[in-house]
Amino acid sequence: MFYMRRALELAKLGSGYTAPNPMVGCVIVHNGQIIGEGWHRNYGGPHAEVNAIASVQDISLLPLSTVYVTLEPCSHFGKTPPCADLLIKSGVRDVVICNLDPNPVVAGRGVQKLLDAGIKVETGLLEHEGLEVNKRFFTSHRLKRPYITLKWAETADGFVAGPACEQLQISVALAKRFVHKLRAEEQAIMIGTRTALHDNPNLNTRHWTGPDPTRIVIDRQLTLSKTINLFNGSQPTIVYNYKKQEEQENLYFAQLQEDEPLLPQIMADLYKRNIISVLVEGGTYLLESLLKENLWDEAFILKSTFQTIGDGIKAPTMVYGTLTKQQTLGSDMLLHYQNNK
Ligand code: AOF
Ligand code: ZN
Repeated sequence: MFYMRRALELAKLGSGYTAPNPMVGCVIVHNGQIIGEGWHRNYGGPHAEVNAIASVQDISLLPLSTVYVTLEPCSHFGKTPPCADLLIKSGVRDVVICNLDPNPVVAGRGVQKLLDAGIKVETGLLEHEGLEVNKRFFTSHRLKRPYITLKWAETADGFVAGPACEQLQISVALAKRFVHKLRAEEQAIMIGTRTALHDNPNLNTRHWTGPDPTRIVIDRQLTLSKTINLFNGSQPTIVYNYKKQEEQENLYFAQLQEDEPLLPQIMADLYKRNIISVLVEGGTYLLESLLKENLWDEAFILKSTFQTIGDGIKAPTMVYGTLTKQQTLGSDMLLHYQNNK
C-alpha cells in the first residue's frame, strides 16, 4: 500500500501538465527498497514506467523487482511505444496496478500482455484513491464529456453582482490565489457572453504557478468585440456560436446547431477536441443552466462572511449537490459541493 501511495503522490506531480492524458506514477521496488521512480510529466512526453525504469541505477535488479504503477501499462503505439512491452523486456517479476485504463486502445490489453509474458499481475490496489486522482480522465471516458467544475463567488446575502451587473470585489486576495490554482488544474475555463462583457476577464493563472488553460466563451451571435481581454495573448480560445466555423491561429470559432440543446452540444464538442476538464466561472445564467441540466461534477462557492448588497444578480441555486467540505479562506467561506446524481 505504501508504494502505491507513493506512486499516486508522484502521479499528482503532473497535475495540470498531462491533460488530456491521465496523471500516472510508477515506483520500482527491490527487496523492500525503492530503486526507481517516475511519473508522466507532460502530455506527449514519456510515460511513467519509462521514466521509472530510466531512473534505476542497477538494472540487473529488475528481474527480482516489483513495479507499482497507478494505471494499467499501455499496450498501444501512441506518442511512445507500449509500456507493457517495456516492462516485459526489463524482466520484472511482478506488476501491481491501481486502475485499469478505460482508453479503448488499451482497456485490459496491457494486463493481458503482461500475463501472457508470465508476469504476476495484481490490480485494484488503492483503486478509489486512483479514481479520484484521475477523475477528469475517467469521467471524460465514461460520459463522453469533460469533467465539469463550477465556481462562483457570492455576497453574504447571496448575490453575484450588483443590479446593473457591476462586478463585485467579493473575494479576498487569498481567494483569488485559490481560484487561479483551480484554473491551473483544469484544461479549460468557460464563461458566458455577459461575463466576458461585464467582467472582461483574462482567464489566466497569473496568481499561481501553472499552465494557462484553454479559454471558452459562449457568444451565440458573435457580438463580443475582438479587443476584450479574452482574445489577448497566446492562450487558445474557443468561441461557441451560431454563425461560423473557423480557425485562426489560437482562436477557434465553433458553430453550433440553433435547433439543438446548447450545453450538451458544447460538451460533446469539447470531448471531441480532447478537452477532459472544464472550469465554469459564470455568469449566473450559464451556471444555473448547467446545474439544472445536471451537467456538472463538483462546485466551489466562495461566500463572503460580511459583504451584503441587498439587491442585484442572484447567485445560482444549488441542485443535486451535497456539501462535502466547508472551510474559511481569509474572510470568505469556501463551500465545496459534489454532484450526488
Ligand atoms: C501508461 N503510462 O504514464 C500514461 C498512460 O499518446 P500517448 O502515447 O501518450 O498515449 C496516451 C494514452 O496512454 C492515454 O490516453 C492513456 O490511455 C495512456 N496513458 N499509460 O502506461 C502513462 N500516461
Ligand atoms: Zn505507456
